[in-house]
Amino acid sequence: MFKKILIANRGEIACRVIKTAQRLGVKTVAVYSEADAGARHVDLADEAYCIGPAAAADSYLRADKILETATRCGAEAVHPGYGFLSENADFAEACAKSGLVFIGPPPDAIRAMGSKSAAKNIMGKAGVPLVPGYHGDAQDAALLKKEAGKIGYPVLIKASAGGGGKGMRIVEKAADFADALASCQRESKASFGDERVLLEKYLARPRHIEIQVFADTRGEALYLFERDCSVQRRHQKVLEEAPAPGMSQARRNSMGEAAVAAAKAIGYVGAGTVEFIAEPGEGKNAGTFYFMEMNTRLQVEHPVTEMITGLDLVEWQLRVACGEPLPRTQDELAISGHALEARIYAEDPAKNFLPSTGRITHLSAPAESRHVRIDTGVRAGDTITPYYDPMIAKLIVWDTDRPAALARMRAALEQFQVVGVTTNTEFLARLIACEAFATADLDTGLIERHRAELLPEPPVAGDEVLALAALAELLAIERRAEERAAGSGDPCSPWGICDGWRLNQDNHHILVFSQGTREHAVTAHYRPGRFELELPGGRHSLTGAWQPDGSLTAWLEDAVLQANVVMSGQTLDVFFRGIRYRLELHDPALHEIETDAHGGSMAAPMPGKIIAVLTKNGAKVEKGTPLIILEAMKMEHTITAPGRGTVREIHYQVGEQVDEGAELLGFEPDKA
Ligand code: MV4
Repeated sequence: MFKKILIANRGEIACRVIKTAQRLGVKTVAVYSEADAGARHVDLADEAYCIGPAAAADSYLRADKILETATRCGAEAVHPGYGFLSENADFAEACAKSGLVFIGPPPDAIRAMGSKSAAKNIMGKAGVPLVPGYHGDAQDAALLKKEAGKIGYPVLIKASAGGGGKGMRIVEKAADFADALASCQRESKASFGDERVLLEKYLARPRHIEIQVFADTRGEALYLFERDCSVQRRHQKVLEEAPAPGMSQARRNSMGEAAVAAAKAIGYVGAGTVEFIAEPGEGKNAGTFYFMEMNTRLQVEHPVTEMITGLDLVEWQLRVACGEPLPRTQDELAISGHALEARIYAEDPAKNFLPSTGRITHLSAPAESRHVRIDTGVRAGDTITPYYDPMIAKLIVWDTDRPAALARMRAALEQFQVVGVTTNTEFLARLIACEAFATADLDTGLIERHRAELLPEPPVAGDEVLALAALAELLAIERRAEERAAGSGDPCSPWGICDGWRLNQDNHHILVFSQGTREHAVTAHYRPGRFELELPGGRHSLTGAWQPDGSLTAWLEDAVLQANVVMSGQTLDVFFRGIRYRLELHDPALHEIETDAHGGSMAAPMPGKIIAVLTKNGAKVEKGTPLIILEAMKMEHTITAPGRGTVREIHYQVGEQVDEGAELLGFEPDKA
């Protein structure tokens, strides 16, 4: 086994690799960018070196700096994780040139899978099923159109050099073919510098099923069963599970054997994933599968495979990389139970999944056990920056069957509570509860089809939530009074007693909570040993206390309410029955409630780079006119006019970096 390895990555996957390395007695070297000094992966590693500024291009993608660091500190091998340099054949080659083992496949295997049409050629020859289609070299428009006709519409035009859904066009009928081809070629040329395309029969609602394969340096290869990753949004996986619901043993064997044939065809070594699309549902074609792509790395979703096989895939990677044989044979592998993974992201589903950056001020997660696993690279106090993928954690659950695993996931999501950034946990909870997912009616269109159900209006705080928020605030007032009394040296001072009825016939407090533009007033009357609350739904008696575990218990009349309430400044985050309610507390004595007078702010919603200015000084615009496009976290955000008005001054130019909240331009609304 290696004595020391360098991990050329960050976040949860760097932490994941370190964990196994430590268990095997392998020393670990972390690299980090200036934005990641003090990150969890830096703390966990035995040594850590800064390799450059925050931008990935200046740090995690700097092959030269990474290799120099590895050589200098005496590492024998480099684990690339996923993303960044993990599927970069030149990097794999450069490792070898520096005398370092690249913990991944040989450079030629990476290259072979880099071009879609080349990959399909190889797979076709190896007997792996392909979607009916055309992937030849000849590319003239007339020939392509003829081939499309042979395949039968609808057809899908894909960029040969593409991947992950970029550069695809669905063509419904022959009359639309020429335009779609031209547009696909333009996009492919711009995105990949290569305008070649391939054609495939279009499957309307495929399932995404992938096979985990492993190969060693002795030419042995096997499969570790399948994962179903059909639940995606814009080609980003959201939920993954293993095994795939409804998979027959016969189908499993034939897909596994096809995937192993694929790996052997390219001289594969290490962990790889062969992606298939499969016909959904129960019909006569259901389950028919076709090769899509091969990913030549360890994948984000590998833990579901680990949970059902009881194996550690990072351990397998390290063993295979130092020349050991595969730890098991195919016959020794079996599936036990069912595992689900949910990707918890700092993003706001209500804002079209806009990444949410900022400091995580509070993070509590379910306890880990045989049933619950959390892979994360962040802790409370860490910041989600715009520089990298905003994933906070992977929540993985296991149980003996799918319904039991779903129940585990539901409970675990409720206990995953984050304050400081907005997360997708409630969206995930609705997703697993939705009928189609619960009954495993899976295909890649599931999220879009159930959009309305998955993205309901933000929940309005009802009497129970307001009572919990009021209780938290009233207990805080009480504690402050006690501290003052203790500080005054007279613990018996009547001024320190909070049930002020002795001082005043009806001592009460008016608490005004707001949720967006909505306001809720709660009047709390002090009574001996309890409060009486005037809530929107009526007058109710309330008592309660903080529990030793930090949760809050309230008795509202005779109902027991259990919640977590996180108070920071004037903000209260109430986690109640799986839903987070964010309330702002207003002290009416101190200030008026702010109205929504500023309407749409012209401030940057997040740090990013200006990639287009679509307006000019003095321009008269309508509500919704696009003004500026900001790029952040690989996504484009269009800043639009908040109403009819005039653009007064543009503070930034294309190419400039802006901070969150920076005023982008001056805007003068028209008088109504
Ligand atoms: C397809 C397809 C339907 N028919 N090919 C999307 C990304 C790339 N890996 C392949 N993709 C697709 N190829 C044919 N012939 C539908 C998709 C597709 C998809 C595939 C897997 C997972 C999610 C998807 C979401 C939309 C489209």
